[in-house]
Amino acid sequence: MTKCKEPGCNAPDTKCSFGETHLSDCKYWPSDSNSEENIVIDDESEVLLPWTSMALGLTDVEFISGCSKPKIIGVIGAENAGKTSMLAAWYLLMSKGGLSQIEKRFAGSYSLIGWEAIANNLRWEPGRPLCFPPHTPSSFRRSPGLLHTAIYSQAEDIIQHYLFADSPGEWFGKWAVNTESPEAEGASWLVNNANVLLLIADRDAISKSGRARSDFKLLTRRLNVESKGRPIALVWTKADIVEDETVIDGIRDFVLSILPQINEFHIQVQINSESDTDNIAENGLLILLKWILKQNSLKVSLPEYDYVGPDPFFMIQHKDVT
Ligand SMILES: Nc1nc2c(ncn2[C@@H]2O[C@H](COP(=O)(O)OP(=O)(O)O)[C@@H](O)[C@H]2O)c(=O)[nH]1
Ligand SMILES: [Mg+2]
Repeated sequence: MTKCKEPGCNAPDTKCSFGETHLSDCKYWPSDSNSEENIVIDDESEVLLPWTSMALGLTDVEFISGCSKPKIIGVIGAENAGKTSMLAAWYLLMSKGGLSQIEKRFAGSYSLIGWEAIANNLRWEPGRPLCFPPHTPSSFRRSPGLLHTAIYSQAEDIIQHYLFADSPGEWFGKWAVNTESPEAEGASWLVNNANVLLLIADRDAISKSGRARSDFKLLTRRLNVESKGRPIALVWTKADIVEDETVIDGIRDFVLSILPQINEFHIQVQINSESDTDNIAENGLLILLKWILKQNSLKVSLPEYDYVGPDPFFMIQHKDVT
C-alpha cells in the first residue's frame, strides 16, 4: 500500500499530518499512487486513528472528548510574550515528574511529538546553550495547536484531560481589534471554548514599549467582555528580567480595575545560575499549574425539590399539569 513520504507522517495508517481529510488533497501524498487505493483511503465511513502525536486540530478534539470532556486552557497574549516557552517549560517539568510536588501525575499525552517540538530547544544539553522554542507561525492554521495531557489526581483518584492551546500571538492582536475578523477566527474559537483563560503579560515588552502597553490594554478590555465568569489569570512572563516596576504596577492597576477577580502569577523560563539554586523558575511554573488544575468548570444549580419517594421520574410526575 502507498505510504506518505513526508517524514513523521504515517498516513494512511493514521490521519494526514497536515490535516487533510482526503489524502489525495495533501501535497505530500504521492501523486503516483493508484486510484483504487485512493478510493479506499478516502472513504469517509472508515475511521482512521486520528493521532499523529503532533499538536491536535479541532477534528481530533472529538476523539479525546469521547472518554471525558477535556478542559481547554486558553493561553492568550501578544507575539513573543512567552506563551510557547511557558508551555514547553511545563512539559519539561511534567516529564521529570515535577507534578508529584502538587500531588498529581502525568498520565499520558496524544501529542507527545507536538510537545517535544516546542520543548526540545529548552532542554539543556552539555555544550549547547539554552535556546527558546521557535516562533509559532500564524501563516496557514486557523485553529490553535492543542497540546494534550492527561493528569492523574491522587486526591480525587481521577484522570482529567487537558488541552493547552499554543496559538500565534498575531491572532490576538487582530481579535482585540475585531472579533469578527477572518484572521481572528482561531482566537475567537479559543476564547469561546476555553475553560480557563490565561492573559499573558510580557514584563519586558510592557515596560519598554508604549505600543505593547496599549495593545495589552485593548486585549484586556476585550477579554473582560468575553470572559463571561470563567477563571482568568494574569500571568507576568519573563520574571527574571528586572524592569521599572512603576510601569508594571500601572498596568497591573489597570487590569485589576476592569477584571478585579483576576488571579496574578509570575513566571520565568530562563534559568540563570543564581535563581536555579532556589528553583524560582520551577516554583513559579508549578504554582500557576496548580491553580489551573484546581479550576472546576462552571457548576449548574439544579432546582430544589421536596419529593422523597422511590420514583426516579419524580420531577416530571410531581409537577402539576393543568
Ligand atoms: N528573559 C526571558 N526571556 C524569555 C522568557 N520566556 C520567553 N522569553 C523570550 O521571549 C521570546 C518569545 O518567546 P515565545 O515563547 O516564543 O513567545 P510566544 O510568541 O508568546 O509564544 C523567546 O524567544 C525568548 O527570547 C523568560 O522566562 N525569560
Ligand atoms: Mg508561540
